[in-house]
Amino acid sequence: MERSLVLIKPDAIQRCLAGDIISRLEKKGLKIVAMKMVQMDHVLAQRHYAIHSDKPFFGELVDFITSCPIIAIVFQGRNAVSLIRQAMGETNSAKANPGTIRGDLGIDLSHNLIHGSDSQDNASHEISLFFSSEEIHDYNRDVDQWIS
Ligand code: IDP
Ligand code: MG
Repeated sequence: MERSLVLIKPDAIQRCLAGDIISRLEKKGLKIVAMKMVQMDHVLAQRHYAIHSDKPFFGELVDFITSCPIIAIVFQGRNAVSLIRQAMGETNSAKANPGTIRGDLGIDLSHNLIHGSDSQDNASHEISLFFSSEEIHDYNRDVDQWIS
């Protein structure tokens, strides 16, 4: 079953939106298999966002993501990666569609509340930056027979 890494970013924590965002993904049927609050340091931030290291906004992005604790979550489910990207909406919250997390709640390009892996390969790598295999739980839910 597919897995994806979600980060509830500092703006969501500061604005008390973590529960709403997690709830939207849970209600879609995605299963939480790992979750913790993390104060990211610059080393972890630079690893997580390595693909953007040559972009002009990289310094700002690292400062933002390390500005307060975030919540890291592994969601599991059929097509988890693309389902979460759809639920997030596009990167620039000002352009994201209504009904998406960023479209309904986000502010702009840098304040967009949530990270979600953009491919299965990147998901595996990103999950390994935040969680050991012992921290990821394999369990059944009664509701899985309706939504898996
Ligand atoms: P994504 O989060 O939708 O996958 P990416 O292009 O991977 O978007 O960018 C990673 C993060 O970097 C974005 O979520 C946003 O927080 C930040 N970011 C992207 N482009 C800009 C920009 O032009 N200015 C400031 N921050 C940006
Ligand atoms: Mg991305």
